[in-house]
Amino acid sequence: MAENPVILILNGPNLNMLGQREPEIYGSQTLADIEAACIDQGKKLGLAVDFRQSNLEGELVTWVQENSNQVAGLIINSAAYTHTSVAILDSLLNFSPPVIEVHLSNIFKRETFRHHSYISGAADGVICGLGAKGYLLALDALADMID
Ligand code: CA2
Repeated sequence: MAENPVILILNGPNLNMLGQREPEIYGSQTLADIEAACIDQGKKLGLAVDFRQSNLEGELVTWVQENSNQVAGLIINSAAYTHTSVAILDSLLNFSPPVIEVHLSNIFKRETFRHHSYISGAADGVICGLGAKGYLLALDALADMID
């Protein structure tokens, strides 16, 4: 039997702190809770989920590079690097499978510096402001895209 397509989910700096502070902005779920929910949703959709977090820009770039020919899709919450990283943008511009950018908070309702995303220039879709549910909606969208 063929193996399930893999969706890589990348999380950027400080998202390992989820659930420990600022629940009014980011919700009360931990990153481990979100990972478990994504794996569960993936099973329902026939997708395998590879869920990772890094505080290092270069590590995120390397993971994008290494997986362009290995996975069926990418979900990325690049956190603060969203607003600064041409390096992650460049890696995504050379990434073949579909990419969905996700943010827990509505970045357009927050400080002006969060309104611009370098990542959006390489994303097929963008979801923000829906909390952890955004990751699950991104999985739904990728399941349709790769069908
Ligand atoms: O809303 C999002 O998902 C963000 O990507 C989260 C980033 C922020 O820089 C972006 O503008 C929007 C910040 C992640 C930091 O997460 C923390 C969670 C709990 C406690 C401290 C930080």
